[in-house]
Amino acid sequence: MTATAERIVAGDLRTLARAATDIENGRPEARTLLSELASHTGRALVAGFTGPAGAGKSTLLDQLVAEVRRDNRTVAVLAVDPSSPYTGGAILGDRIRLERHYTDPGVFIRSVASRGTLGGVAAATSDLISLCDAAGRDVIFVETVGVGQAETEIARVAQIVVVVLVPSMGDHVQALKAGLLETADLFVINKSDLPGAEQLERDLEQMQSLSNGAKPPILQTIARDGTGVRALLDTLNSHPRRERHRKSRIRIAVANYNSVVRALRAHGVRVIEESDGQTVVPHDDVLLELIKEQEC
Ligand SMILES: Nc1nc2c(ncn2[C@@H]2O[C@H](COP(=O)(O)OP(=O)(O)O)[C@@H](O)[C@H]2O)c(=O)[nH]1
Ligand SMILES: [Mg+2]
Repeated sequence: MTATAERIVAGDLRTLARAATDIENGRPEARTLLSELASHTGRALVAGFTGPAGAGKSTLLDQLVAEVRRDNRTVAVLAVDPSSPYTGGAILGDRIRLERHYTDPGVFIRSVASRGTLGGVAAATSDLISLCDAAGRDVIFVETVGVGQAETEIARVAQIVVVVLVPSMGDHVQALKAGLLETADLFVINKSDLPGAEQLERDLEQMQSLSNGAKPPILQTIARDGTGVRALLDTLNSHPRRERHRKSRIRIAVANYNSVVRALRAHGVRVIEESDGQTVVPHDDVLLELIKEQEC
């Protein structure tokens, strides 16, 4: 491992911050670094928070971060703003809400601004998650505004997707895009101090009863005063995790040919070395998909 990779794995914050900037700027050395770090990823809890602007996602994250720290665990918060570079206000809002954590070395906070395409933001976010994971962050929270494709993108980078709703949406819940509902592993009705929380919960339950899919838990919170936040963290901690963006992690691994066999094994791909020195990778859906992509 290079000295940089070693410093990151050791949890050095300045190196972590510099590498994060390299990833955001799409610098080629970031790719090499990520391939070196690939075998150190896969440990962190990665939870994505999506939902309409103003639902209280940042306020909720501020409280969740405090709870995670109370457990003596480290955390990274990635605030993704896929909408445009013009919504600087939203990012500033996140900064302000998470302000009290800025001086805590156990809390690493980054805003990921739009760099053109949504895919670009998703890729950078995925790489930042891998970086923070390799840096030993126990928990990684990703916040994104639920617009357009953003919520389906977050499902690709997070192990658990939390959809944050507010009571005033009650009347509109039927109009919620199916995608948002299908993406959710967990519903949070925040601002449950406002009227309509019970009604929204009933509406959600009714929608769930009409679908054959999984029925994600529904929790109520008041992010403003912390009500329900501990229960939310407990639920996240015990919730089954979906395998996060395995494709992207494997892509990073493949980038570094020398470490390919070791890295593939580390990511659970069965690799067999034949006695004649040949390496055989048995049928694997994710790999096949990657190969198809390369051919396009
Ligand atoms: N009444 C009430 N207001 C809240 C609650 N949580 C957040 N807010 C307020 O909602 C506004 C938007 O919060 P913010 O966290 O920036 O929302 P985000 O856009 O989803 O990140 C702020 O003024 C918060 O103070 C809550 O539980 N109850
Ligand atoms: Mg926010």
